[in-house]
Amino acid sequence: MIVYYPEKHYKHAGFELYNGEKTQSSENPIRVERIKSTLENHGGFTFKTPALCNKKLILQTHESSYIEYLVNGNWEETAFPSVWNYTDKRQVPIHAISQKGYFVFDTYTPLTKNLWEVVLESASCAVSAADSLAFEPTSYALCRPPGHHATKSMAGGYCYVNNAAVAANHLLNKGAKRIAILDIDFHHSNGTQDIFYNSRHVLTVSIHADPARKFPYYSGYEDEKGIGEGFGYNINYPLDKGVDDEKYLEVLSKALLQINQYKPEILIICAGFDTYKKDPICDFSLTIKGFERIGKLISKLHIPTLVVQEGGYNLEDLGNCALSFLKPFLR
Ligand code: SP5
Ligand code: ZN
Repeated sequence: MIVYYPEKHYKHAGFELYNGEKTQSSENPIRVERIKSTLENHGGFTFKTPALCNKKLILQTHESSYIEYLVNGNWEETAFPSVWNYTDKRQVPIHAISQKGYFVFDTYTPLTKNLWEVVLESASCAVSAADSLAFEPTSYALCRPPGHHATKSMAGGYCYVNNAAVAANHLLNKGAKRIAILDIDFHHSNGTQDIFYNSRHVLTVSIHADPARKFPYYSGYEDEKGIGEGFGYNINYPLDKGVDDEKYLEVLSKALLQINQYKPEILIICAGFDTYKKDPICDFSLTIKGFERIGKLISKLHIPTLVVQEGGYNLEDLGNCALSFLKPFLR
């Protein structure tokens, strides 16, 4: 299996502010290094670094003012918002403080030095991996930073550019008419939902912790079904705390049935391994063996599949979670 890996991701590292306290960020550079070395030791994976994708592709996914903000950003020290936009005006503010609260929706997602080159490379991993589906049934984008919380115009949840959404738009440009994105990260994929909410060409399905209990709090409910011609093409499965392998596979089977009915030409899996029972910030109870069963069930659909890395914060076992999930896709 081909794996696209970002070379410069380590330049992005910071802390997060949680309830007014400064804490070490869960989303750190060690994460992808753990996954990479575990896959390398196992064998069967070919690592490549991506060619940087065209900025135009990213502008198709995100608002131009937001992307220009990231491109021109020159943050010497890690920066966070202090005041959020409390109006419904969409007019880019001038002051540095107001811009942060306009383009970043939480205090977990630091604006760091070199941010643009790092997020561009992460998105490029997803685009290059999407291209390799032309000659491989499955490919894996080992993206960092992750992407599924990034909306059209805001960063959040450790995400800046929505890597999976950029790849989906790239595949639509190349002629695909129906793409399904299944998000199995612990957290609701609010960004992906936002980007494709009015589209019937991209079916977005997310299985996640009930947002009444967990981040991103304000979206991920069952009654969010899409809008306009996209109505019916967004599906959310909010779940209670403590979900185990059996319960998860039951919900996954339902989701896969709906995906199959849609008859997608390509399936994108936003894979987060923060559903793992020993994840430090989450509360599901999946096992390493469970990830293999999840991978097997998805691989049995026999749809060309792009796996895009999202969350997962247990550094010790993260590599084995990813390997276990990917194993059923190895030829
Ligand atoms: C991609 C992804 O999984 N994003 C998840 C963002 C959720 N962040 C919530 C973090 C709040 C808890 N922080 C505790 C500090 C421990 N370092
Ligand atoms: Zn997550």
